[in-house]
Amino acid sequence: MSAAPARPPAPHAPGAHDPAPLDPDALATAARAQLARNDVGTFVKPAERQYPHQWNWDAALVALGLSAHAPERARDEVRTLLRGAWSSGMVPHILYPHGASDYRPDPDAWRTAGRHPHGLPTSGLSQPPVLATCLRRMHDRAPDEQRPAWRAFLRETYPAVLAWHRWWHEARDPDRTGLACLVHPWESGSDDAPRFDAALAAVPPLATLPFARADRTHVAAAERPSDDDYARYLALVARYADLGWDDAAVVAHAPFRVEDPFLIAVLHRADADLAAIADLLGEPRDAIDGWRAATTAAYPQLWDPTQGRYAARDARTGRPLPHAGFAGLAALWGRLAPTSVADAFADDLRAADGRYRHPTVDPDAAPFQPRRYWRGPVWIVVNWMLADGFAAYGHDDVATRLRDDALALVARRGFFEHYDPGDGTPGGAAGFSWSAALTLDLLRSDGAPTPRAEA
Ligand code: 9WN
Repeated sequence: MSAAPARPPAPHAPGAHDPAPLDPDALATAARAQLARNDVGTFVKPAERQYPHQWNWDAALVALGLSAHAPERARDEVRTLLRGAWSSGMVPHILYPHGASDYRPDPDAWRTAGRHPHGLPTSGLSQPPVLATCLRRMHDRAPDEQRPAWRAFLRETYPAVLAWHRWWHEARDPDRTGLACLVHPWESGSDDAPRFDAALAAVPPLATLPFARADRTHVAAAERPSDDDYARYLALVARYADLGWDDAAVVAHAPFRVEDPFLIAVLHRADADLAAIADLLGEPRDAIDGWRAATTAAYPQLWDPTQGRYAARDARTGRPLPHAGFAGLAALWGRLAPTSVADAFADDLRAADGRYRHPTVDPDAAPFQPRRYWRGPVWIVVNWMLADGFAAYGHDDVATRLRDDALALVARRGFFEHYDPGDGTPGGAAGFSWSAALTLDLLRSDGAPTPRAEA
């Protein structure tokens, strides 16, 4: 199903800036219906067919989308997610509450049995920690009469969210550099992004994939990561499973270890939101302030003057990785960029041609593919984050452009996983939950204050 605009959409004219859709009520109704369709009771699937389990950052974004019209259901989404937490504090990237499906890897492939305190099948990796940011926003935007329930929910969830952040800052940064690392591209949420190519190339691939790729049953192969990527993704999973998912051993022996400007910016922003929650609850915030100070001091190391972006860094070699793409701008979401850098990013975007913004990879870069997954298409979550970031630095025109493009895409094309930045052609999974959830947040955020960046 697609979100039905109230009037027939105008044909997209490349080079023209699309106006926002004019019927926000119809769009919001369609978004709520999409979330309801993907609701399996205890969680909302990320997509109707492609992703039948619960994913970590999808759940946080879905909860945000549900929070205005179904607050108790939103809280349950988060409860389901946090029930997946390991005793280390790690919140896994996939929870399999209903066991196996045609999705691969299936629960057994992870060999995580025995790691979860209650035996829930989960993956052994984590994902971008947007949850604290979403929780704070759900609380802050709630009408007065709902505030006590949200506050109680912040109290309920605070220990698990704090433990998860601690896990990132300690288990994934054992030397306390301020730059937590990823040990798998899946942890970035932007799996086959070109910024990981060079580091992934050093990972010996499995000779053959241990399963048939059902992900290409529901989505065209040309829109999914390659078999070569999968052979390396699965080799990493096997390696970490051999290490028993022991955090220290995993980081020490990781064939892939990357300091990612996106993941770190998401964590840093979430730390700020967690600190605000701590204040609200009267909890001490010293540990969080310490994490924030360390990341603030270290993040400039990721600046790559040749790209004019913050770049991923291969922590095994110390080298910056090319093709930062959208991740190179994530410092805006994290409020980690100096204003001069934010101004330069805004000027770049103003100078860009009239296609849909923001492609996940620069269209002039060699690896750009406008329809393949994280290698070029527009993703609604990226526009949502960058719009917030540009607004925080006072670039409201750019923020509006990103928001309008996102809303134009979902209104005209429906709630898909991603869109071709050239002509808006939708791709990836249909009926994609966070595209619907973030539509609701974008519509609701119109006029809502955005936390400002510090000068
Ligand atoms: C692997 C569920 C997830 C998102 C990720 C997105 C994709 C999985 C996959 O789907 O990843 O975790 O099978 O491709 O990259 O961001 O959370 O929507």
